[in-house]
Amino acid sequence: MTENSAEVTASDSRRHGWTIFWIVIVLSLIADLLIWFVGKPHFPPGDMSTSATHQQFDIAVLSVSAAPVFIAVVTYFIYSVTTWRARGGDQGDGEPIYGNTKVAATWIIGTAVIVLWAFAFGTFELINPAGAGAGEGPNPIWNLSATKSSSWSPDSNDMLEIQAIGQQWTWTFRYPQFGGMESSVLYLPVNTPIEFHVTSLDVIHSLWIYNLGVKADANPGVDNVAYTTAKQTGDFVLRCNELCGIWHGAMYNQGKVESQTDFETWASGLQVREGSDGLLSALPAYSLTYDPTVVPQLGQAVVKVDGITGAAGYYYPPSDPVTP
Ligand SMILES: [Cu+2]
Repeated sequence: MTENSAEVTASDSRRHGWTIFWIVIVLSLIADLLIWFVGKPHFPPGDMSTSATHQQFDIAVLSVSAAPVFIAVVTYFIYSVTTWRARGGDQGDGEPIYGNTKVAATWIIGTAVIVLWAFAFGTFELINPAGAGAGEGPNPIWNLSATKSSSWSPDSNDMLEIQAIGQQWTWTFRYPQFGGMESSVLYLPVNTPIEFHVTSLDVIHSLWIYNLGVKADANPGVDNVAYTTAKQTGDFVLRCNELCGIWHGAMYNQGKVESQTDFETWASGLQVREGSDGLLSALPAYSLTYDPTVVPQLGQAVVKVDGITGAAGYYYPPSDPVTP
């Protein structure tokens, strides 16, 4: 190979490099615009709550970051196959890339930028939305910007506390700011910072409110705190997301986000009804965790009173595992 032909090869390489570069730039721009403006509104889990919106944003940003990488790999692959394939009768070796400083530097810088970006963005987004909708243990290091109060009323900027109690195989919700009353349907007021206290009476469950972007482990003897703020009214279904026994698949409850005044009407009405039914006095005092060995006896009596299960610790009798 003469000096002259080596120069031609180098300038050829540069030309190929720039061609690939511009193909990748144009395709990435198209893909990223489509992802952001067409795809993002449909990305899971929707935007029913602040934490759901954060997750939707995260997925969109990571997709926008990943698309150019995918396009670069595929473009290089197709370009190589079409441009650099061995022609008929060519028995020679390809150009060696070992020792090519430019290729090595490009690779190291490119991969380092991708990894560091994913690390920085992931860390920021974990902290920024106060825990990304996940359970933060009993003592979260961040709080939502709402005041903590022993009562809750509409337009008060008070945090609404809701305890979610998992047991085989249903969820019960207790509202400490409404006398510790309990409900098997999760009612929430819209535009209100919610502090979930998630626990379990028996085995490990996981509270998964998909539409609200909340997922928190429910462990017996543990108070696991998670935050969110619902942004829209509407119905949803919440599920158990931890294999917890034979009826795990049937462990789901209904939920509803209402206006703040509708919620207060419902909550104070149910508090009065459960008080006059004798349910509130029969329930164990509100606490962050419950002792499952004590509660079952209490529970059976309570279920006769009100026909609902949960914080009362009612366990389904073995003869009838479905109906309380
Ligand atoms: Cu479960």
